[in-house]
Amino acid sequence: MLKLIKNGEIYGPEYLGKKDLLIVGNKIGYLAPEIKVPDDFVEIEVIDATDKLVVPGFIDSHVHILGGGGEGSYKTRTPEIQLTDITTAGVTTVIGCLGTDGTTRSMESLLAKARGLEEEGITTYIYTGSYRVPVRTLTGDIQDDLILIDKIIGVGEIALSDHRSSQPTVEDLAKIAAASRVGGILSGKAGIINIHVGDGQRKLDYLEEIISTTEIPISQFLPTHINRNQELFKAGIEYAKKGGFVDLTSSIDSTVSGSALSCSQGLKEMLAAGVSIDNITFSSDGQGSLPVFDEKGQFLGLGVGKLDSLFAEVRKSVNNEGIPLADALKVITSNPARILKLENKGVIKENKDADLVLLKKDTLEIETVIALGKVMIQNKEIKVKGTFQ
Ligand code: FWO
Ligand code: ZN
Repeated sequence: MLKLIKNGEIYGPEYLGKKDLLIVGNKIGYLAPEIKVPDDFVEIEVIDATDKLVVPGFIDSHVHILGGGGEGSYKTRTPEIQLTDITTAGVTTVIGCLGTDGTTRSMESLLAKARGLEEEGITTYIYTGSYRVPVRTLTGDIQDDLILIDKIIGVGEIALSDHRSSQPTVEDLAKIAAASRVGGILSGKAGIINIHVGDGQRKLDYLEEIISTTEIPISQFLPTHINRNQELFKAGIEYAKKGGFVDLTSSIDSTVSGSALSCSQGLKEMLAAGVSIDNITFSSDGQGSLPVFDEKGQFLGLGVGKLDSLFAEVRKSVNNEGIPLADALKVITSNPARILKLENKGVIKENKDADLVLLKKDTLEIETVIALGKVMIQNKEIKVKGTFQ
């Protein structure tokens, strides 16, 4: 029930200095320069965070928790995620999605997997739909899904500018965005549309047209994979400078496409181009497939997205790109929490959920992970495994 994290340097993600942090149940109870425990007090677990940094648990806004893939036929359908793939990466909140295959991966099983992960100890949400338009929902209607199914916080990942998209029209997309927005308004949720942007020439044109010809605000969209090639990345900078949110995929590396940028390089270049860090997020595309096609669209092979790339790219942003930790942390904590309206997540403040990661001060290695007040990983040792692990 009570855990006291002593002597840690707190990043909330802004630097809060050295403080003691008392966890009460699944909430952050108190933050104070020093919290003393009376001798005859009730049982309190004390965690020594000397020489450690205490940061908010990471939010991964795009994870194929059910598995994805299949672009090289049935044998290439990627495996389902396991709890410790998530917790060892410091991630305490995931948003699950379906991808190319919205037939053998169903909304029903996505919801069940999200609920299963929640029973195993982390916080989960899902997007309704998959690459394809018309969007497959649970209730038969996007707006109803958002209003009636607690875990559904938006629509995604809808594919655009990709030879694997369903070639939706701008009209189709505007109606999906409208349904997601109103469903969000009526349920107190973000109603975000998570857009998969492919390597196609149209890049973010669809979104630009909707934003300029309808009442739907730019903040309704979270386009991802923006770092997959140089042309799209440049379009992403212009889009973000107009106030749009852009999500960079941490599983992307140069094997994906010659001109792909890593998240850490992308973050550095976006900041240098004058994009506000508050408009940028990273997500892993964990357990999704990373297929490679030749210029004729022939399948060449595929890898599997890895969740641990998420913080690895934040660490590189600090160690290789010289971005201050308090800034770099934002892209996987307070930014996704704000954009996705996850009110209890992403920051270290009293009464927020007790999702915390303890990092080794000098190397920024993940040492301890606490989800909703429960120690999942302690001093790099797995304390809680998934049901079948
Ligand atoms: C990206 C998920 C892609 C699945 O373009 O969209 O395929 O359904 O599992 N992954 N198709 C990966 C690139 C950003 C490298 C997905 C995947
Ligand atoms: Zn995608």
